[in-house]
Amino acid sequence: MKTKRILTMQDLSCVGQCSLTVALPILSRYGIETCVLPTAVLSNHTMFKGWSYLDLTPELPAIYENWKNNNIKFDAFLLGYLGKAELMALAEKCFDEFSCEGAPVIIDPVFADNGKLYGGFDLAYVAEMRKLIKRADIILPNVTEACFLTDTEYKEDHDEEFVKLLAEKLAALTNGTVIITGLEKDGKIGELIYRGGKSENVLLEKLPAKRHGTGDIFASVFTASYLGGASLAESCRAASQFVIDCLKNTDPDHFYGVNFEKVLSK
Ligand code: PXL
Repeated sequence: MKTKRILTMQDLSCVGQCSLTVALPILSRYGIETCVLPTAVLSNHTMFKGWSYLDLTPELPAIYENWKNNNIKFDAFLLGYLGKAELMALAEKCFDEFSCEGAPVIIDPVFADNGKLYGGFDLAYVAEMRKLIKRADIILPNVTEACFLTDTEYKEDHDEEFVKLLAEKLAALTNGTVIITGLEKDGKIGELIYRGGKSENVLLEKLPAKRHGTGDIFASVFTASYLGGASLAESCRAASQFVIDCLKNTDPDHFYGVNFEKVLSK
């Protein structure tokens, strides 16, 4: 099989085991040529007490022009933390200009969790993301992001009806497949896959630990599996299992991420 080339667009958090520092090693490990469009450089992710932020938006048009002149094309796109609403127009230009035929666009909206927006995000960002997901083949919001995108009040209790309603509302915003992540049910955790009016749950064991960056790891493993030919459900299962293995291999006092490197090397 020909080596696939993906473009992943997200920030570079220098410390924190998230976004590009997980997507790049994971996608590469799965044999995918991984090209990056860094949206910002942060000292560390925003769950630390403070962070520096260099917005790379002004540089991106030059990167775009040079790729265009070199006729670069990608077999897939994976979007994560963009950080600035203005980047979404550029993302759309990239899909238009750099897609090989049928290249899937996978968007993890990455702006909120646990009922709250991440630091630095506002409702104007959510509104732009609502437009961008129209272009997606697959979206991977967590329950909180699904609530923000659909203007639904957040609930801790992820009962079946509530999550299905979120999926239906999201399906009205995109023609792509909706995969709601981080859904907790009957002591398990997993995803709801919603496509063409049909839904399917993939639920695995829920560990007591919660760590940062696991959503980005999930998105990377999911994308790698899916591009390798696995079904949506198989890709969710592989990604969830990978995250579980990461949590099990993480030192208890390692507070800011997971030691995914140990799982990747197995
Ligand atoms: O893991 C998501 C993420 C990515 N990048 C940055 C973040 C976060 C979540 O807080 O702060 C910079």
